Amino acid sequence: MSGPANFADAPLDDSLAHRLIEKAGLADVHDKVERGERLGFDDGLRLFETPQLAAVGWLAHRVRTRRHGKKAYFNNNLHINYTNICQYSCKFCAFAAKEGEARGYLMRGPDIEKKLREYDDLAPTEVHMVAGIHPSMPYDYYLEVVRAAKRARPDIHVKAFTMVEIDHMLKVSKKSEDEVFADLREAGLGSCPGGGAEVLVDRVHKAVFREKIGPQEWLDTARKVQKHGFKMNATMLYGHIERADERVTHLVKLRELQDECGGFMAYIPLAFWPYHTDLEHHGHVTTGWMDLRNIAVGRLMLDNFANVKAYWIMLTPESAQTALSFGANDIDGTVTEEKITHDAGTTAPERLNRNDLMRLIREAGYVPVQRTTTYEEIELAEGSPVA
Ligand code: V47
Repeated sequence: MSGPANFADAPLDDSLAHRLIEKAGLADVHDKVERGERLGFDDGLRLFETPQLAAVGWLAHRVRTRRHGKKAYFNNNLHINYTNICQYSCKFCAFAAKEGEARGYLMRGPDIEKKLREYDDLAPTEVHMVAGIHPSMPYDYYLEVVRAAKRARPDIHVKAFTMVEIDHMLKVSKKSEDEVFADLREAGLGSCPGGGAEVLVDRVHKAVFREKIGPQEWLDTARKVQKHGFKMNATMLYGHIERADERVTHLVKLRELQDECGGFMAYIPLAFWPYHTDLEHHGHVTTGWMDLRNIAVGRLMLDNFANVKAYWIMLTPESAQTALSFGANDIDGTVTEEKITHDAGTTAPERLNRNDLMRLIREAGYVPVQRTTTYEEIELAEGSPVA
């Protein structure tokens, strides 16, 4: 007797998919996907606009399966948002506090060390550290943050600082670009996360995050990071005021930079959570429909990105699991203490343990593979911690 239907084998029957692709008028896109040809701006727009989401998902699943088979990656990681005090007031952010505000906090080196030592049961291989831009902490503070993490766990991979933080460091350090990246490397920085890009379009920058670096500066800083030999990720914050054509523009800009530098590890579409933000009145929580579409179109447009991550904190574990059949090959990690999205009302839990992640992956028909930050596969030792 056969077991339960395996979604990964057949998220959509091929002949039905072909009928839907015809109906959606996407036969030419299908041909390009089959030939491994790059999709254009208009193709991206049509993929965002067609009502035939299942057809878009089927195409993205083809590409994902070609690259990764049935593997789905996760990692043992820990987030530390080391301060919420921020000199900027972005409309989408519920996390930031002003200096002197009661809910403001600032973690110093010893706090970070203590936090990292609390999680022995998790055996984290990565710490992800991003935060607000504190108006008065000096350049050395950023080095202190990295050094503290390495003191607590010398083997851990420190993935820290969005392009907003890197740009800030370059400005306040009074040092050359080479010196700043050498300092960060010496302190123990391993790679950079992909945040702060939001939507790489001037209209959206002006409307919702005008005080912070804009599209060109984000791309220029990412170029510097990659040219200095650091790998990084790329995100897009969707589900607020952006239009479909602006999402495509964002993807094309990321693709161009990847052609030039090749240092992006993963693309991560981030679902916007509106609660307690200035956009609360405007938006609603993104739908599963929109989440799956963003994963799928990202996979199809970013032909030079190996990995597409369904970040369960913003997508919810339910959507992240389904996203594995819409182009995603990674669901991020155990996470544990994320504050940015929880302050904005995400319904996702604080933490999933490794068994939860593996169960989500297996149930959807995929093979869970633990990875390092840089996507080396980790053999699971017999009796390794299951926290
Ligand atoms: O840059 C802010 C976003 C990002 C909200 O690289 C919000 O592996 C939703 O970049 N609703 C930080 N999102 C998180 C981030 C990230 C997360 C996971 C993995 C990686 C990686 C990177 O969070 C910010 C911003 O785009 N954000 N406010 C909000 N209300």
